[in-house]
Amino acid sequence: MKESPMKTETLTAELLGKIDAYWRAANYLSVGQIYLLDNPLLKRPLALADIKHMLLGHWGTTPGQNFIYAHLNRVIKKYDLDMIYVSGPGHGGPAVVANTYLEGAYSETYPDISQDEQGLRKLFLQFSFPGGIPSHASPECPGSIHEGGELGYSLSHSFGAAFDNPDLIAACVVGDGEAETGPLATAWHSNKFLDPATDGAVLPILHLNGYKIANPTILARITREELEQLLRGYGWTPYFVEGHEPALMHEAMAATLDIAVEQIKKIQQDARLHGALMRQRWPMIVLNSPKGWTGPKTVDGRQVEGTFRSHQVPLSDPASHPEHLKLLEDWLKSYRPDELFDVQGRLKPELAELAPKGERRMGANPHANGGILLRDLRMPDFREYGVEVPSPGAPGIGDTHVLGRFLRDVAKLNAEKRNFRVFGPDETLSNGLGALFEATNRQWDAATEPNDEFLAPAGQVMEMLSEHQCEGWLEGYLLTGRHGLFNCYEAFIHIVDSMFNQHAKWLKVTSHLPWRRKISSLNYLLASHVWRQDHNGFTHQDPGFLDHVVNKKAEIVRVYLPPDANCLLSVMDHCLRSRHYVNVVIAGKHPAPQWLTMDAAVKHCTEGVGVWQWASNGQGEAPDLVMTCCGDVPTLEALAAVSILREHLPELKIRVVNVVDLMRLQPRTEHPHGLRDKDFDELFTKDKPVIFAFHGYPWLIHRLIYRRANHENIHVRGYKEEGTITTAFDMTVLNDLDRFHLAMDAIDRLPQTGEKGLSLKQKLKDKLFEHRQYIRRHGEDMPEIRNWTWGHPK
Ligand SMILES: Cc1ncc(C[n+]2csc(CCOP(=O)(O)OP(=O)(O)O)c2C)c(N)n1
Repeated sequence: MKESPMKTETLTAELLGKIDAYWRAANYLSVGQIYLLDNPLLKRPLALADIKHMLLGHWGTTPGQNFIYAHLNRVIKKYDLDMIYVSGPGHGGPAVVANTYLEGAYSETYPDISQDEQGLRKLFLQFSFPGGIPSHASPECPGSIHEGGELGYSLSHSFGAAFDNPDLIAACVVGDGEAETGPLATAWHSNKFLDPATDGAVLPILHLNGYKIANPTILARITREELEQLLRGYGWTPYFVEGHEPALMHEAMAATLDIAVEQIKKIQQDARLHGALMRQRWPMIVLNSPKGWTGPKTVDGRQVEGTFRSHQVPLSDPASHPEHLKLLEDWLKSYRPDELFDVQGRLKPELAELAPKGERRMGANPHANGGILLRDLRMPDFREYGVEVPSPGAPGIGDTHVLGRFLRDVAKLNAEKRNFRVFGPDETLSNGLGALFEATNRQWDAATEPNDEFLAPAGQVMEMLSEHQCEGWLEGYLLTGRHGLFNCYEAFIHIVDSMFNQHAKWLKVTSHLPWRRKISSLNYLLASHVWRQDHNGFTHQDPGFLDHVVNKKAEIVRVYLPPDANCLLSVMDHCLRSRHYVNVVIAGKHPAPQWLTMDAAVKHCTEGVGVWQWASNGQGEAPDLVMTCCGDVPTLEALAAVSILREHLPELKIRVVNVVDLMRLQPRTEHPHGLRDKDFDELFTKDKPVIFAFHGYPWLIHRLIYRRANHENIHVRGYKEEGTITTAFDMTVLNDLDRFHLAMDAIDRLPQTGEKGLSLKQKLKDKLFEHRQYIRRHGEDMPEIRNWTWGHPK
């Protein structure tokens, strides 16, 4: 490895020595966390009894991150920076724990982990230990907004944090292995979406330590020129800090960080004071240092430092290798702990003073506990955006188009506070939210051409054709105390399944950490859903995100399927006000009938599920059949089926139940929204047939209700993976969710309908035949389908 050419003597010999000592202290604490049960200050010779039985953790990335952290502390103090630390390879948890402990933030958060020998013992013991803390930059670690367990999202989270935070710098350590992931590879482009005037900055530090778990990294095995060109091609100005000689590396890192910070300040000043609009090349750092730096050089005759072998625990079994115990002791002592800590185990004051003070400490920065900064949105009254519904079935313009006007005004009302953004991969218009552009623009800091629309250097809509970036940016935005919404095609939200997982896990863990304040919910609006992919066909038809979401902890996930625009408004108003959930809302964008007046919609959405009396008959009597619907298209088909049944079999008593809040179906013991059994039985009866028309895969409903008394009688229709480019109604036919199938399903379960029922069934079969013939001839649905409206005989 070549040494960095940067030798500008930024540091005095004294400061260099102190920073090196601080780094050694962090390294010592990191090794201590991985190995030590006891004897934290090595006051007696290290014995096997001092070593943990299970050695867990990741050493390889840790010394590099400790090095970066120590140097960031210096520039925070020098320039009075408001900075957070995002650890891409968050498996280097010992580094963030060690550093937040050294700066005092850890002990403030967890007073029992005190700044003395006893505290050190506990700090070491708790790491990766039952009842203790995880081995990553986990939610338990103050200063973290990014656990980094699942690699790939550090840069997106950092940008999300920087948007609308003009004074913040997110220092983001990107693992060179992490950089091979899809999300990280696209995240470099985020610099085209950063407005130097109104946003903060992101300082990526590519941690080029050469290896992953068991392999070299790609970026370490291309030429330096290629790497530089790649990063320049992404629009960055890379500065290389390379080597392994600590004194030289300290100088090089300090000099480089000064340059980077000064460049960031210059770019911001040019934009803020002089109105410079040209996209700037932001600085970034490539830290090329050995993996497992300062750890054992060789173990059992094999090189460890500077290889993949240092990734986890370099000396993995001191119990059966007595010589490893000695190596470990030498390793710990190589940091000269007696120069770093006093006899009580407290970091020496001349080193402690290197850390920033108060909220400037990265472990105490309020942006990293965003709930502290979170303020309520200013909300317009959603009722004022409601549509008139003179009678059920009144025509609508497309539910998301109605919602768009409401979101436009949410954006407007919060524009000055700069705490609300809408994210989506190029689909805000296509999802029917075009009204937003009456109030704001898409933020775009790359070049523009005369025919472009709604692009501006600053705006509240963020669109990049990367679901990963939209998700990661939004998560970063929420984690730092702001509000937002992700609008996406339903099928392609699956692209971020795993990111959703990680965020839901974060929310679950943080909701049980009293010092972590609640953040705003992650809201998904899945428009352009499975049933109306008229242009696109099978590839775009997939409602499975719901199945995925309901796996997560009930206290975190909420799923709403508003049947019309007024319900959508009511649901979205609730979601935007809520905290610490993941809300999934599914809504249509095509013209569709409207069912409820605003007053009725508010009531219905508050209850989450209810009988639609106006569509039911036989009030006051036990029903023969419960027709249930959940989702806009299933609601339309279910009501059409009810009108067929009521016309031809008027003696049947049909109860119509609509479900907006999916989780009402689960038992109360499983989900806080779950209906009590008694209430469920009242709605769905204990013994009557229930036909359930559902938006998603039918088995999801069975999963939610399998413990309910009437489960045996609940027959669910939904999407069963039949699709193509065809008419809207034919999509329901292909999946047996159409009105004719639903009515036939009912007859099959109602033997009392006798001959009348059988003859209706034959008619319905004929209708389906007629439908197939008609669409193949005309390329559109039959007029009786297209023009059907609700208007039922009393
Ligand atoms: C998405 C994902 N895939 C795989 C892993 C398993 N994994 C953990 S660490 C690691 C190597 C990481 O290498 P790098 O980002 O360079 O970090 P460092 O070398 O600094 O530890 C891998 C593959 C993971 N955590 N996340």
